[in-house]
Amino acid sequence: MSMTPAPDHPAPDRRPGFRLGRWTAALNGFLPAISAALALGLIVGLLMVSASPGGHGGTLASAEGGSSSAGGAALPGKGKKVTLDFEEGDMYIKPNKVTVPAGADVTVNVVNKGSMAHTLSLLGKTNKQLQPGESETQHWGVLTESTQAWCVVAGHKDAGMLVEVTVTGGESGATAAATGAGAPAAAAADGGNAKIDPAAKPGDGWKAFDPTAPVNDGKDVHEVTFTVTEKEIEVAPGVKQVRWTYNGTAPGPTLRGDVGDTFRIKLINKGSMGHSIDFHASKVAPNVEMRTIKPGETLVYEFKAQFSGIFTYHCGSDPMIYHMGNGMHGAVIVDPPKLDKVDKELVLVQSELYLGPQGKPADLKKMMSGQYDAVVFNGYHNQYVHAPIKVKPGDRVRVWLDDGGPNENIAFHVVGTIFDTVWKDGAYRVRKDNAEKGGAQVLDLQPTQGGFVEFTLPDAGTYAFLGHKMQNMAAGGVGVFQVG
Ligand SMILES: [Cu+2]
Repeated sequence: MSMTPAPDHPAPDRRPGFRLGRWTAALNGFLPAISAALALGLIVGLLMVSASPGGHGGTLASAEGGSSSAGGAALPGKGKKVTLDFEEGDMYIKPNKVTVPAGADVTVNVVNKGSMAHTLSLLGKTNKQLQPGESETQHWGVLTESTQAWCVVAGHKDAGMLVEVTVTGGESGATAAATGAGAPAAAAADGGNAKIDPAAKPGDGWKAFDPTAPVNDGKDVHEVTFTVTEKEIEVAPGVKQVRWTYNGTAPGPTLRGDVGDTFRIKLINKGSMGHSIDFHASKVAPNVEMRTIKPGETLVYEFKAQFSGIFTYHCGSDPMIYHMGNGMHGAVIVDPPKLDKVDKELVLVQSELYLGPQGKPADLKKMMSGQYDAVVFNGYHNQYVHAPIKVKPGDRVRVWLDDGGPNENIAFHVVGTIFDTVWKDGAYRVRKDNAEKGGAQVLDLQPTQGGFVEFTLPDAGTYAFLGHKMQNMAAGGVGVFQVG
């Protein structure tokens, strides 16, 4: 690392802008480190993909005819018909290694036993998408050299849904088999994943995700429609990913009410695969309310808020890390009784980005190994550095915080102030005017934990807020309060 971030409580420098200057300098110092980390991530990814995935070995299920004695120019499978049976699941194809004689005419039966849609395709050609429980027959035709088939749904191949098809006895069989085993895997390892340029600025039309907390409207019943869509969203300047969303944003909308209120959410799946929702604010039967619904289906998830807190909601469909990591999470605020009045209320949801290729969903393999590209507030890299949050001097500020993960924690800190109030997991840790005169420097949260902090920023200036786990701050987990 080329520069050590300055400590939090240093010299008596009171110049306006000093605080931001210090943290901006620290940020700039991190840029080379971020580049190095990205490069390292690529190398590690390459090594991981190059390694054999193992698992589900198998043979072809049935072969009519079989191979004749090889010899001469005749292909051993010439004139033969071969049928292969494949089972798809989340995230595998069984068997994942098959052998067929060169020249054979290959037909394939596929059944999807998973909970998501899958699309098995020879050499990645577009094919019919199978919903859970569906099956189909594909005609692959005459194969003369070794090849591969995989699930072309974004991310599934990298997650392991790949079949090696070894063709024996062909004229170029040995060469083709070697190529089939090596070269495509190396290409997939690079994957052409998008990269964040920490120095880039958002374009003219860009608008920050509004961090303002919704007002508690005082109603006893909250009826909301959540429509699931899979859409392209910018997550850093120039970097677009297909995010899986509730109502078109990642994170999804923040809901708010009181203890005793009823929340009735109509979930509509307009995506291309099964999705669901799990409200941590609820006590319900998971197999009923949290069930996965297919594209085009709808469910109504109703619960009565029995406990106060800021609770995560998220898609619980398999693989859950993939749905959460693609943006399917958000927060429900259930106000504690007699919540103090403040001047400004904000909601920040932290999550990580695991970039897939430009315009594609996130990279599941990176998620599984925790190799994030960025840690972000409200879904965009350095969002509130690009668009500082304005606060009036002396205003009392409450920040509701939810850690949407899927993997990282947060030690939330505001440079240049102390939290006089911290509320976490349903209770005050510190409350204004307490007898002990206690204050807090950090609100610490694990994935899907939530709480709030209250503080004032008395002097005009620029105050950074961040996750004080420094590698996360360096990866975008930072923003700015602009005071005065
Ligand atoms: Cu989902």
